[in-house]
Amino acid sequence: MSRPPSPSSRRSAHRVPHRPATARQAACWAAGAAIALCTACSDPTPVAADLTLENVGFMTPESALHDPDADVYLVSNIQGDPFEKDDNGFVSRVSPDGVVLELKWIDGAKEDVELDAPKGMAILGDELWIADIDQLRRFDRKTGEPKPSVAIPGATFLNDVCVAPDGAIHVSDSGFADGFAPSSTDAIWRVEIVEGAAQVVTIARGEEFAHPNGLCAGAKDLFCVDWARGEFVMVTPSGKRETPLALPKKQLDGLVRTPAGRWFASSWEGECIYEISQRGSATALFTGLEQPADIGYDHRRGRLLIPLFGSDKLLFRKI
Ligand SMILES: [Ca+2]
Ligand SMILES: [Ca+2]
Ligand SMILES: [Ca+2]
Repeated sequence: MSRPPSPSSRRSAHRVPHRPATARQAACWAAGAAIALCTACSDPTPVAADLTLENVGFMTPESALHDPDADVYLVSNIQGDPFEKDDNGFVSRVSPDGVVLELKWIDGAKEDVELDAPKGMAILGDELWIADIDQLRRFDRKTGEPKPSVAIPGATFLNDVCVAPDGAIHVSDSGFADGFAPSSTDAIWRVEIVEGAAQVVTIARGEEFAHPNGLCAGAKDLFCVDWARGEFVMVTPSGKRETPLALPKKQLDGLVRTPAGRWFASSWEGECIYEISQRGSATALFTGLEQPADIGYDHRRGRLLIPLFGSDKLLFRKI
């Protein structure tokens, strides 16, 4: 009667040569660090994958975005009431190793900058676009210099921004009025700059969108997570909600799709990040997160960027 091979004999059957870790590597791995290219020693070297930035000056951070060209993280800070036009919002620049390079890189307090309650952000060419109550603010991606903003008529709570493959900006209006009362303006808007002028249209509208929040553009359709139903839905170009998938908990905020096709959504009620499989199952990751808002993704390092809205923190978590 044959016995299953022991773990050691199974291992020895592999033909991959085993190279012992250097003492430095071993120490790094033991510390739970991730492996990235190292210029100093030609061996993999650790970049701390999981970091928590706190007490660094964030004020109600809503969204985090990786600018892969500059290789920096941008963090939008509402500071104060998310409904109030107080012109004190700001955007921070943070290095991937967790250093705040410039806390108020874009600063509403400056005379020439208007920024009230910045939320979702997206990069389109040389511009950074930011959702801000009823305006899409535009800035130079490299310098942070302000450009003319685009008003979204009737919007009450612009929330997430994404860029479609055809270069159109999409922005969700979560349909909240002061104090988070429903304003019934729930919508997804599409904005194109044509010959210097903004063309603004709604592609989806109605309370069945259930306070739409996180957006992500696919090749043809748009994907959205909502606050009130806790659903991940596809939105067709004609504005229909299709294939809704209810996640275990509601109050969904950020939505990320990695280039490899993995989907992640943050949930305030679930206090976690859900990974949504292609088969439609949801797995809770990084549980115990308080108010995880609009998540970003650093493809280079394979990490999620998770702002914690109420506690002014930013987490980096390897996935
Ligand atoms: Ca503010
Ligand atoms: Ca100002
Ligand atoms: Ca959001």
